[in-house]
Amino acid sequence: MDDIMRVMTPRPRNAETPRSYLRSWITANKVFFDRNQGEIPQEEIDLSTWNLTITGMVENTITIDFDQLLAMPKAIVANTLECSGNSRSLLSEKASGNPWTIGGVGNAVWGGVWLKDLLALAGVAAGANHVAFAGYEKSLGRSQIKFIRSIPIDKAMSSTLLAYEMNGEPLPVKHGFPLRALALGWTGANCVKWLEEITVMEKPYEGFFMDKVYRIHQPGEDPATGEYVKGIQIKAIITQPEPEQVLKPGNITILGAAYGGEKDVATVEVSTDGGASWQGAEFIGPHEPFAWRQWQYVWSVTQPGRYTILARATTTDGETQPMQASWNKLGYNNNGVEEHGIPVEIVP
Ligand SMILES: Nc1nc2c(c(=O)[nH]1)N[C@H]1C(S)=C(S)[C@@H](COP(=O)(O)O)O[C@H]1N2
Ligand SMILES: [Mo]
Repeated sequence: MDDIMRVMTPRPRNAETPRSYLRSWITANKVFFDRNQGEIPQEEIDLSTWNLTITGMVENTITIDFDQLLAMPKAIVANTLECSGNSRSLLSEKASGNPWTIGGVGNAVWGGVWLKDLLALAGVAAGANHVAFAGYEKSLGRSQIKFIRSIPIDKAMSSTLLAYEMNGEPLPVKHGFPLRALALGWTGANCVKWLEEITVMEKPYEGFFMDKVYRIHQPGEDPATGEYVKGIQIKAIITQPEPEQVLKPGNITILGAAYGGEKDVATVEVSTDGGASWQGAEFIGPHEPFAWRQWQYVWSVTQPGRYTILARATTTDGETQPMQASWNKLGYNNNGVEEHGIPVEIVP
């Protein structure tokens, strides 16, 4: 497990996918990034004892076991999952948190049930505006704070999957076995693993992981006054060449991925002259809602020297990622073009 991944902290385990494993449309389960606030369960929970409760502002509190879940209509969807703190270490001004480079992201094909189908079974009561998710893992440290997060009801009813399968396999233990939430196109913090309880509420859930972290705020500001992290921001990453790679003049294939969460990626452009001119990249492979698009660009370079390769993505509504990220205390949502530039050296 530790080996190929770039491990930032062993316990809780936080580890990123190396750049080269981000070159395929599907990120294999064994190299998919790990982000944990608490302890990954030691082994698979016994499915005969596991169940999911849906409670709170519902007409009937219901408890569903795993067989009942499997009997419900199955949905299979592609979704790119990214940690809100991904790319934090690339910010020129330091921000606190795990030092992710670009590997706090991955794309998988998930199988499960739509949350809206389960909520329909319980019946959402009038005045319900939010849906909270709680997992069963053990917290680390003395605080014993559970990882509980809520999302607005619109998101819960439109595009939230409860996944029990990842790339055709049962959800691996470290990714939330047997069931996790996936608010499609939203950052990982909205996608609670090891799910066991869903609570329908009037207001957002209040607690440490809602009000102290996962908020966009500046130093000196109360985090709770900041915006919640929600949708993944439009961004292109370069997956080949590696930073500081030494290359020969000629035709150099630049590879990358681009993703925009709920927004569709329309174009990716590449610049090798500091952003003075941009050339269109070509897409390769599948194009699915909520999933990244892989791209390539062949750069013909004749002059030796140092270059920085830049890539920028634009959504179908015309939103282009910024040249520089807008900085915040916890370094969330870094989608700056320059921060993601790849310096290379061309030698004769
Ligand atoms: N129960 C639980 N769910 C969780 C977390 C956690 O610590 N506990 N971390 C969240 C965060 S911040 C991210 S980025 C994703 C990471 O999912 P992965 O480890 O499957 O890649 O899980 C989310 N769901
Ligand atoms: Mo995250």
